[in-house]
Amino acid sequence: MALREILVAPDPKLKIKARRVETFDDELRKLLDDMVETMYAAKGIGLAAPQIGVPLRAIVMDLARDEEEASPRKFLNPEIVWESEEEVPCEEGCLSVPGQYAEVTRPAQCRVRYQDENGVRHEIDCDGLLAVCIQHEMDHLEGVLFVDHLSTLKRNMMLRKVAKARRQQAS
Ligand code: K1U
Ligand code: ZN
Repeated sequence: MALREILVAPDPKLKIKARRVETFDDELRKLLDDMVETMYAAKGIGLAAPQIGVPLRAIVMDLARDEEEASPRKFLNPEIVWESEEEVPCEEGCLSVPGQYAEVTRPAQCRVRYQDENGVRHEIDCDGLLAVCIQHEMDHLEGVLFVDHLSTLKRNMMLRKVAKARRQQAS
């Protein structure tokens, strides 16, 4: 397994619409293992392939708490087949917008169809943090960041803070 670099906004690769995974082979499974390792190293609960510069519809996630055993999940070609009318606000963060957090309102529940790393099809009902996280990660596959759900003023303020922090880190 290998750690990959996580791209930070405004990297243009984060704005690309990802393409479907067509081949379920060892190369794909190695990519997913690298994504899981990168997610754990960054202390995230999710990661989408575009965040490491790979424009594929692939997501990894682990919502296990610190005291629980690791439980990585892998979602290929996820599609939302149903979402609730009820919406809920939730505080979100993003490894590609480091240090910034904001409330985003999304459907409270959704049903997601996806393939696993062997290409087998599944459907799951999501609510709570799973619903929030999977919708956030699926946005990455469309080139959308959580800050794109905020007002222009808030988004620009957060992106300016990220840029400033990166300049300070570099100097
Ligand atoms: O996509 C990503 O960059 C991962 C992101 C997932 C996410 C967290 C919170 C809400 C929606 C999606 C993160 O893991 S950010 C870091 C983190 O662990 C975290 C931040 C805020 C709340 C909970 C966890
Ligand atoms: Zn994110």
